[in-house]
Amino acid sequence: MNSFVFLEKSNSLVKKHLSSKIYKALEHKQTDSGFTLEKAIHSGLENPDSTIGIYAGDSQSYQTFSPIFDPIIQEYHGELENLKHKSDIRELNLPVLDPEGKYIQSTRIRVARNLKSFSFPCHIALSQRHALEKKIIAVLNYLSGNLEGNYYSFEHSDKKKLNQLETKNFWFQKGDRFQDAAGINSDFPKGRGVYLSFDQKLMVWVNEEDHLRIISLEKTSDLSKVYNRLCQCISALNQHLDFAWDKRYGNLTSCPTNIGTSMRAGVHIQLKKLEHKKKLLLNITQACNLQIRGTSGEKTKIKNAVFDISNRQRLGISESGIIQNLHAGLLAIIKAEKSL
Ligand code: DAR
Repeated sequence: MNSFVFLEKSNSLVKKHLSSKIYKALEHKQTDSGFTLEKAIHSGLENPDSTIGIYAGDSQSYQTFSPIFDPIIQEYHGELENLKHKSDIRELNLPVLDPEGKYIQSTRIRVARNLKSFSFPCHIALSQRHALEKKIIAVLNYLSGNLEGNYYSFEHSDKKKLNQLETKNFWFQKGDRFQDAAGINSDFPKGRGVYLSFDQKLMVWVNEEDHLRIISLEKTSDLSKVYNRLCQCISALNQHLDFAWDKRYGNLTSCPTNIGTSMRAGVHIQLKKLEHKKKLLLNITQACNLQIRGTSGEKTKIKNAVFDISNRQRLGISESGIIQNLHAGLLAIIKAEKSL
């Protein structure tokens, strides 16, 4: 009898793919940092409504527990024959999507990175988390030009400064119940903080769901400009930090949904007409491999006809490929909105 019992009503991918045979093969295994299968699936056991239900505790997890990670990755990201992830952070110069700002209110592109020599956020000890934060801050201080800015530690900054960050939505809250059950919130807010460029168009979240979430954002529809800023920051950090990378899966992240490019590129777009033609909007987004989220992100409602539209695919596509697809998809959506 397995020592794990997924509740009947769970539809998570980990429940679907973790057979007794695989469980028996993996239950006594652990990575060099001591990460076990039990820890990896704890969130999926605690939250039967998980979609995925498993997290990686370090880069080795994807190898040590490949019998469960591989089928979940194939189902979530699609069957990708002899996968060799190719990264391509070439800067782009695409036409501005909505120069008059009639539809697109803001553009936001993020990638996740984890340092290969540290345990990931769900498994890292507090002393390691502090050492990691110190290492990242030292590298962030190299950022120059329009990327220059300040780091705000959640643990040591004064309340007034943190409240300013929060009101402007530049900081992050303690993780949700899925991340909590995985261990991602341990010692919160110790070892966490946000780097913010002086022009407030580049943010780096430190020790949220991943070691770094690098976010470029602005209240325009200039997709190339937002993307190019992100590329500059990634290139600068790449010179000083060794990130967890796998030749098949690309960038390795806490949640297997974010591997590959680990990129989510999206806009907040107001579609007053298409809001009443959901089927048409869905057809266009599906045809362009885009996904629709609520106004405030994953699992939230649409408010005032403002949709969060972003790329669906993260693995088996390059970063510039994502941006070009998003650009084409948004042009088609704006064209449809105008035609109604
Ligand atoms: N809620 C977890 C993870 C889903 C993907 N979202 C992330 N990684 N923020 C689940 O298994 O449903």
